[in-house]
Amino acid sequence: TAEDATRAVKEHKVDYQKVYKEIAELLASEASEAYEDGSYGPVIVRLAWHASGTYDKETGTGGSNGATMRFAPESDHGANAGLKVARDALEPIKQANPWISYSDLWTLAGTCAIQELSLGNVKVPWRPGRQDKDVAACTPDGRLPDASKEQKHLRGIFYRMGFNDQEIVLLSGAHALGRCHTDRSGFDGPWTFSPTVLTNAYYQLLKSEKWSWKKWDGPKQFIDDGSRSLMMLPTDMALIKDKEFKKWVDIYAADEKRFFEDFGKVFTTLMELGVPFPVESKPITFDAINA
Ligand code: CCH
Repeated sequence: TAEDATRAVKEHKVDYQKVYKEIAELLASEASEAYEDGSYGPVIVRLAWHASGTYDKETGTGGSNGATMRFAPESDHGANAGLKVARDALEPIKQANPWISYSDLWTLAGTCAIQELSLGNVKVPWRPGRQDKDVAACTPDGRLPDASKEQKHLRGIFYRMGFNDQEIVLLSGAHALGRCHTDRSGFDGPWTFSPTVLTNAYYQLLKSEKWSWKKWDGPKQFIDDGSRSLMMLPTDMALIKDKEFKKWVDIYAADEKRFFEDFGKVFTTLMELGVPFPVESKPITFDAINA
């Protein structure tokens, strides 16, 4: 209930720092280092984004308040394939801190991963007070972006959340992190050479590399002619095809400091979509731990 959320915010003021620390320790743990490129961070960022990016400003439905991805059908939506890895990795922290809602935990984990993986360069103020909802609040399939599409689709999806063109380009910079998996989305490979460090490399590579269609049986994606080890999705390439988007790609490719600053703000906004915070809830800016 709303009273529970208010009480949790009041009583656990200092404990949010403790949970942040536990998440940072998870990211630096042996299990995390043994996972893929060496971190649970990217898949945790994707969990936090998919929990939030279902928001529809017209109806006020979806968003990070609810953590309804715990339940089918939302957990089974194609876009959410593979996110069980992130939910399971965070479960021991939920068990150790049963007072925190899953919605607060997942968004705090995404926030922590962005800060830690940017080596403290990105600050993401975070507010507590989200409440979990039950299965009835699951969002319909199709609210998250389809990677096979281009600028028109991107605008349709992100304008529905209340974002503008600059913010679409900014948020896409998260693809500096992580990779695509053939057994999740069907796509394959990382966007950058250092998929566990958040930099502005995504924008720089979009501009500096020559990208061609990859010749394979999988879904249409791009491969870089240089190293032939990187990838771009059709939605990624739309950011340099579209003039309005390209303007922002140029800005963030040239100015990493501005990327760090603006990304932190837009990630906070993403994590807060659709959340009616209790009045007691104030933004907390955590210090990065593993930086
Ligand atoms: Fe993304 N993303 N994303 N993405 N994404 C994928 C992986 C990650 C799209 C499609 C895909 C954002 C926006 C978009 C991450 C963060 C963000 C994958 C591969 C696809 C496909 C999934 C797999 O196979 O595992 C599309 C389309 C858009 C449109 O804009 C935004 C916004 C964010 C965060 C702010 C991260 C991180 C990953 C890597 C996950 C991992 O497991 O490594």
